Amino acid sequence: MTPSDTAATGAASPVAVSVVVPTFNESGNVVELVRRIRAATVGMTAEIIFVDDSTDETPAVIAAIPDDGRVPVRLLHRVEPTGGLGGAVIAGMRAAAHDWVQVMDGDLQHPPEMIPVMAAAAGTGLADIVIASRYRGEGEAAGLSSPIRHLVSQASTLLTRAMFPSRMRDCTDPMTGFFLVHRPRVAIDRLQPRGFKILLEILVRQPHRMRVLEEPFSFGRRFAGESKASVTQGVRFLRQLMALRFGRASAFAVIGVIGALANLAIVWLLTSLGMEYLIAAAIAAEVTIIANFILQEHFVFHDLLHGASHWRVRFAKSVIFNNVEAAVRIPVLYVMVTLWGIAAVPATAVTLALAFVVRFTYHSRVIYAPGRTPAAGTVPVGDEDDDDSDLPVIRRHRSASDEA
Ligand SMILES: Nc1nc2c(ncn2[C@@H]2O[C@H](COP(=O)(O)OP(=O)(O)OP(=O)(O)O)[C@@H](O)[C@H]2O)c(=O)[nH]1
Ligand SMILES: [Mg+2]
Repeated sequence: MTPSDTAATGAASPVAVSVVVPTFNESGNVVELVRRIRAATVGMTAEIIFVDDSTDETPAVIAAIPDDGRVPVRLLHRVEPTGGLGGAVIAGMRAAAHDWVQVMDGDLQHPPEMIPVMAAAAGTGLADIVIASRYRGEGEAAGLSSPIRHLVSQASTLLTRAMFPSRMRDCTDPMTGFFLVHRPRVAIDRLQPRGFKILLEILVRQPHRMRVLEEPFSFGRRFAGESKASVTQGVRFLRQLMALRFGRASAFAVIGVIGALANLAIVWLLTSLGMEYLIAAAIAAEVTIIANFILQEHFVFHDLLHGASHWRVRFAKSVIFNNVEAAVRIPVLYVMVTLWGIAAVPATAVTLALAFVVRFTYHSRVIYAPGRTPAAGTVPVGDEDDDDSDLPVIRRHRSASDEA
């Protein structure tokens, strides 16, 4: 829904906004940004909060911006930044003087002229969050720096919307960092910032579905300075998505299923190349055991690596366990089918289910045994529910931060 769909409400007066701008080395942009925000918000109540993690002269440049007697500029320079860009946004939300928090980038890719448009949409009272979307109506993403980034942006948008059909029902651009949110509707303590995609956290980790309005906008090019987007950010995003959508056990299961399919594909490939079946099966088993290990390190247990043993020890334990497990499961299956007379398919299903439980327990309790030196702020991934069932379900779990 866009506010124009709700024209019956008439012209709403804009809400007062705290503009939160996370900055990392944006010294060439901040003066121009403040000038344009001030120009765009004439007649509105607004403040600007820079949450800065820079290693360059950005904080000094911000501090030197003269007061205009109307839109105050505040600087929150974080000497020990936590949570990257997402952590900065949360710090800004907490510090905001007004209930409506406008989050935007500091490089002028997000046009400040959208602020009054979004503030008026918020003024209708129809939304908990107003999102500036590159993919709705007249919106466009021309400022993405390469065709690959276009593709990545569109693919991740598609994936995210497919994974959260209910929460994303009215949101065409879950990847955007340009939105105006009503802070009283956000349970800030539930957010677990892990990098760039804070909007996703805000939409998914609430006990209720946020009411969304969208305004199309044109994503511009950087005014000055360098991008901080990277492949690492991409991997973080995938982790975040897995953590939000699946619990740890389900993510582990998803990787197990992918491994089983890969196993079949490798056996098929090798045997069709003329290799003997048993050798092909052995190679496929070892390849998938190694691949599964890498995937589970990245997507299932990554938050527990800090307190766990060295990766070589983890790798050895995982490979040995999986080989022993396969060596035990096959004879058990044999006994069940030939001696006990159970049909092959249910017997296989039972052994696989049992193996899954044992494997997951072993990995979480032994290989990635948490709690020896819990890293501050780490929390079990994925234990929150997404209520795509539309039934708000809140489950609280103990976490390292709960215990701190
Ligand atoms: N406080 C803080 N801000 C950050 C951090 N990383 C990025 N930012 C800011 O977040 C905003 C978005 O980062 P960009 O590098 O512009 O990312 P992007 O817009 O996806 O990439 P480009 O399209 O190449 O500009 C900018 O204002 C950055 O300065 C961080 O670790 N801490
Ligand atoms: Mg940018």
